[in-house]
Amino acid sequence: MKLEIDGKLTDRPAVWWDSTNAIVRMIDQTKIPFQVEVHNCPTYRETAQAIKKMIIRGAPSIGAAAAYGLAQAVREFWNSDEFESQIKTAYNELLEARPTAVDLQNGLDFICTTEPLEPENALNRAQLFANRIAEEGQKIGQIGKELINTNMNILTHCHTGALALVDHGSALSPIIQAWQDGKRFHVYVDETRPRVQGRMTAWELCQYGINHTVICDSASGFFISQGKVDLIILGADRVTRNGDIANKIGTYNLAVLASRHKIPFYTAFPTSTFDYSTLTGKDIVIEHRDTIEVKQVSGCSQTLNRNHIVSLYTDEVKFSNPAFDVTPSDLITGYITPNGILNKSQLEKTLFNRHSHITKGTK
Ligand code: RUB
Repeated sequence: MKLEIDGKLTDRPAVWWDSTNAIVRMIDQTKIPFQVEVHNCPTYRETAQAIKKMIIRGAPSIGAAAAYGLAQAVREFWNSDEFESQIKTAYNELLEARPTAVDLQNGLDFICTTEPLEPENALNRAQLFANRIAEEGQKIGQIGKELINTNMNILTHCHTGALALVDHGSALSPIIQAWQDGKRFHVYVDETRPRVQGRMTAWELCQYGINHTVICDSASGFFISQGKVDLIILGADRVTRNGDIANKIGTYNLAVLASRHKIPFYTAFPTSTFDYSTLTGKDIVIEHRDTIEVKQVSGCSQTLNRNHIVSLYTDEVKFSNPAFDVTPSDLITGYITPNGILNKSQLEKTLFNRHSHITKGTK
């Protein structure tokens, strides 16, 4: 994606490997939209911390970051006598950074199935994993844009653009490509508390000049009940074999509203988000994040003109902060994937073959 970094327009993915000194570099998403800054992770431990702190976020992007992180560990411990146990430690540390997005585990497993597991191979596999996600994001756009017509009102939740998918995006990709094809429509952007990923969606839509309105998450029902929403497209952090999805908190609310008001409800994701080993959404671990994220908000004050954090509540207040929820497959109209727009019965057989294709390491 095109970004202005240190005053220079450059084309960068959300995360990449700097070969000069095996540093994993990433766009610091905690600074968007006010600053575009690069965050450097010299070791796999710092890469794991960057994933945990959401410096990089978005299921596929954290999968790519974890894959690069494990490639860092292979390089770091390659000549050690305890190579096996150190790689296992690194694998677990990266896996535990965020439990819900299956892309993270798929990225790590994609590295571990490298034969032999040595520095060059591991790096090549990490780059292949990351490039494939970006390519699939572009394909999701080409396929999904057929769902979008001029004069439509679309609603999206969280951020599923280029920063969440190494490049291009998942749910935002069909929106951007439909606009680039000349279709003219409007997008309601859920701000998506508490981390307010909607501001990254708005930032990205502004760059394409796409007509949009940011709304409070709690206002989505108002616009839906007024017949103002024709289509809902959002992402997924884990898709189980029966078609249930885990996605950003608030997705389930939208699915129930869409069902009641008979609005098409689509989820878009690359193959790295498909979980071949989990049967239903009941088995998905939901990440509960630090409640400070509910208590505080970060933003840019007019006076100080820089990012800073303010508290919304006093100290005696109690909070809960589940980062995702599960939407059952019977509330999902369709799945926008690089292999086409699928219904839940097509999901497993179509994606299962592709995944085994990935894990076996064939090109
Ligand atoms: C991000 C989120 C996004 C999915 C998109 O959550 O829920 O909708 O990651 O993934 P967070 P996909 O900001 O906490 O990482 O591109 O596979 O649909």
